[in-house]
Amino acid sequence: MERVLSGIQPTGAVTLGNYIGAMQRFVQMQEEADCYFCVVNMHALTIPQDPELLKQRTIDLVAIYLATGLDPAKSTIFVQSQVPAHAEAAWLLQCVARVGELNRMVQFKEKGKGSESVLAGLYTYPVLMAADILLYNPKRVPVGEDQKQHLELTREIAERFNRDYAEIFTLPEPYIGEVGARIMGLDNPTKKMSKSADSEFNYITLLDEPKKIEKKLKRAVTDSENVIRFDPVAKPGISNLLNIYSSLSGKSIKELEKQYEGLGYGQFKKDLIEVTIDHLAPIQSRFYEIRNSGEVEQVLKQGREKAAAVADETLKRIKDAMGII
Ligand code: AQP
Repeated sequence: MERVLSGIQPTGAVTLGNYIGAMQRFVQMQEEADCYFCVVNMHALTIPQDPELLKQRTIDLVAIYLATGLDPAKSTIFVQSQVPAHAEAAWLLQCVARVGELNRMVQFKEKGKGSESVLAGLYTYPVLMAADILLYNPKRVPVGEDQKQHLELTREIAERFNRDYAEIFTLPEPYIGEVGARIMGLDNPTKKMSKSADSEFNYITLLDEPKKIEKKLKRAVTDSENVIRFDPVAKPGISNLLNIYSSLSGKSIKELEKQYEGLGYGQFKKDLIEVTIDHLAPIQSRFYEIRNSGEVEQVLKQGREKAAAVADETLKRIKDAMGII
């Protein structure tokens, strides 16, 4: 059976960007592949975090995984730091990756903004991500478009290792959705939606209450044309909302354009608010049930064991090939 792996950072409440770009497809993929989904809490440390909050967000993210429909009987769900092979493999692969490659990472340039005080981990974290992936030898990695460059680096590292040391790694392919691969900020539709954005009007989280969803979508930036048409260059705001609407309702963008022919933004936003609230309601109620049930601890115990069995085996092969006793 084909293997699949992906992860999400517990750097804030999961947004519709994370959900539509990645998580929605996790749930579909567990029906057809041997899936590994992790909470990459060590990646979160690349930006200063409050330790107590990080612990809480890590557990909450596991509960969100379960609430969105991941089934521990079908998928291995685990926390990165609970499988020590990840950190160890990351060091070994840092001795395969090249500085020139890390210098080209756009996300580092965007988040680091050239500052001297940026943490060194932010610079090297794409190699930790490569380790996260390669330890499991997945064929596909479901991600949003922003992770494409990191996946390319992972492939380069894997290819170099296979050539210079031993043929161990499968070259992973990014698996990017046709719709919703890049959900943009509601307050600025020319930049991607991010859970650590400065303003809460940038995003909708999976746990936002109905009133909040309504307020945020009402304030979402559009344009003055009042015509519902998909055109990301001329109409980035409305195109982004169409993407969200399509992903949450299952209707194609063409269908939505037709449905709203002759109608204005008021009606469109009113319906989108309803679709969003209705889509998130069952996820939210499951989340609160799961968080209060002790299920997360159970799932993580089982997930950690299953993940470590695979990761430790690959780590052993990496070390053997590199001459590390
Ligand atoms: N706006 C987005 N549209 C589509 N997909 C997105 N993803 C993130 N933002 C969008 C995808 O979500 C997955 C998890 O991302 P992550 O938590 O590992 O880190 P990120 O890509 O840096 O996401 P954020 O929300 O922007 O987090 P912060 O603010 O902490 O940096 C990935 O598959 C990603 O592609």
